[in-house]
Amino acid sequence: MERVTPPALRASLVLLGAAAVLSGCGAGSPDPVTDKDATLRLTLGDPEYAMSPGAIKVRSGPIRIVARNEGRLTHNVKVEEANDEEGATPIVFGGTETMQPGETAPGVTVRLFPGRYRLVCTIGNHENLGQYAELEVTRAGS
Ligand SMILES: [Cu+2]
Repeated sequence: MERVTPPALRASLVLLGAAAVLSGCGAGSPDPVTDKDATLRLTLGDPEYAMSPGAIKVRSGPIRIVARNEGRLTHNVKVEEANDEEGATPIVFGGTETMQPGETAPGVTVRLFPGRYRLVCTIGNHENLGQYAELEVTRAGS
């Protein structure tokens, strides 16, 4: 007889997965990935609406963004100022064009001063669904 996971158990496994994703971003920030060659390599997907890695550290200067859309919907990556003010329109410092499913955006270069930024997908409500990453730009010498 074939063993089949009962639907109820399967659902609870999915919930566990969702909880792991939720605890991975949002509140307490995950350990940032330190970028070494001034190139941010991001992957975006759905239906989880994730952007990976979720936290990145890079030195200031010209920074290349290479993003791949592994989802079934269109996505993009824009660099915005980290602004917690509700309803405020964030300043956008550049980013990729819209990527079709399976597409890798040709690298775009943005020039960023030291500070905190947010990488977001600005399509639909993807950012609210968790499709963003935190970016910390450090001084060139540090
Ligand atoms: Cu998106």
